[in-house]
Amino acid sequence: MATVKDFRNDVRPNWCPGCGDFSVQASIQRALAKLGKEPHEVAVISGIGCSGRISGYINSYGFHGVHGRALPTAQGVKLANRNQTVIAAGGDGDGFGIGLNHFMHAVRRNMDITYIVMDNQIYGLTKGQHSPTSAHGFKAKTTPEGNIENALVPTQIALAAGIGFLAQGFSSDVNQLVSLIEQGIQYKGFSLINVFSPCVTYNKINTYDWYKEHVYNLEKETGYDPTNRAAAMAKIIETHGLLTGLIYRDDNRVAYEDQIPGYKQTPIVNDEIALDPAVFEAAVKEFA
Ligand SMILES: Cc1ncc(C[n+]2csc(CCOP(=O)(O)OP(=O)(O)O)c2C)c(N)n1
Ligand code: SF4
Repeated sequence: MATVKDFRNDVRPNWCPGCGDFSVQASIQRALAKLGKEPHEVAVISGIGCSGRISGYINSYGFHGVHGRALPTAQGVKLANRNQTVIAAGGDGDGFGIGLNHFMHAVRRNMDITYIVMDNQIYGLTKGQHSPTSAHGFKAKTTPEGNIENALVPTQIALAAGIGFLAQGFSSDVNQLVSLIEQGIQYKGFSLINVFSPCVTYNKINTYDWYKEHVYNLEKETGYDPTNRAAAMAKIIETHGLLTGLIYRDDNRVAYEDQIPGYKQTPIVNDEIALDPAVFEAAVKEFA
């Protein structure tokens, strides 16, 4: 059985020392090992950003795609092989800026994919512009006088769009993050785990200490019912989206791939190729 070590490769991450993304990478690797997955059973599909590099740092199938397009690629992979554990990953700019449209449709489509967003409330790779999740008043290179836009709250958007599994984590709380990723992967449908993952180089406001002071951990609350959608929305609004833990799950939703009429149970990769060599040769000749 695969261990955490089997999900490591020899590529050295070029993230800045202290970047929150290191913990996300380690948490994904730990969750996969705990679930008894093998590297060949997993595909990590990422967009562009510092966080997008994560697909190159995990020993599994991987695809480092185009900015904002991790989800369309991940959905293609899932459709081609329904048995593959598909993880999509990227930053808040990637997923909730340029990729927001894809996110909304992926939520309502509900394929069995786990989407892990490393939300640092800034554009890291392009050196510190404000992002869709930057707070009103936030000062960055593009907003020297303070951000005049309101922040998008990913958990609120996801719940409003009808997500079936919604959780939020923090890079500093690896045990909680591993558990949330495990649950997200096990959930049969689309899951979002939005992770507060500090950018230590460009975001001097939303630091580890800032999150520790401002984030409310749902696990401390007795009696919170994650199956109650209205209560989940109320809690997100009450905390301004600054909460961690399992926020909502709906086990009655049926995954997209389980509803496609005539969709084969056996993925194409496991099909016997029964092509007559003569037909193959003729086709090659025709297109040569
Ligand atoms: C189509 C396109 N537009 C813009 C860019 C430039 N670009 C690359 S990464 C990025 C944003 C990075 O921020 P985020 O997605 O939050 O990831 P982070 O680097 O913070 O992990 C942008 C705007 C691009 N590569 N492609
Ligand atoms: S610039 Fe920020 S997000 Fe990018 S690697 Fe450095 S700390 Fe991480």
